Amino acid sequence: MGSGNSRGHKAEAQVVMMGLDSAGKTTLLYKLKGYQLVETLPTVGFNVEPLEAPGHVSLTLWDVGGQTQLRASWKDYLEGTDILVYVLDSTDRGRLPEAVAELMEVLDSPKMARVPFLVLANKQEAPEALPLLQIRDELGLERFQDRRWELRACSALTGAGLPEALQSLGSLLKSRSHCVSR
Ligand code: G3D
Repeated sequence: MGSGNSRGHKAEAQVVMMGLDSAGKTTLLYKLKGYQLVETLPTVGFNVEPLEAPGHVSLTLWDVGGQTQLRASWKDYLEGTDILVYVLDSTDRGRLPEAVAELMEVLDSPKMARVPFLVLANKQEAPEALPLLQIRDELGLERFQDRRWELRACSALTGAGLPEALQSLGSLLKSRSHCVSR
């Protein structure tokens, strides 16, 4: 799986998960742990958490909300990213524009050129959640024609949509490995 990045002696896929604070990243990882993650490592710094998953998948969790002073340095950490997972809070209409702007800034970074990404519209079980189609319109992801991407609805709370999200992750990682091995 992954692009075959060499980090030490093992090949890894570097998956970076980002989203505004309260998007549900930690809840999501907690839930995903039930599926596949086996080990967590202590938080490094105060907004980055590395996680190891079987299959040599290395996950880095970024909590980007309110971290404006750190944004200049994010890009240094994007080097070698195989796939970006961006978590949106579907119930937070007020901050959707901010969440979209953050995503665009990351995707437009030269280090992220052609890196596939998965956007997870989280909290979809909530009655006030924006429908996926509306979120899709707000995101305007169609302009990213240079890479594969997917948008999926999920609920980290109930686990709905998470198996499908993992499937998307696997397929995007596969596409990434095909890209780099050409
Ligand atoms: P973060 O890691 O992105 O900052 P958290 O977000 O995982 O800490 O989640 C922030 C809040 O959103 C938590 O509520 C959490 O329970 C809630 N949450 C996460 N995922 C979902 C979801 O799928 N549906 C709903 N309804 N809520 C969710 P609290 O109340 O602890 O702040």
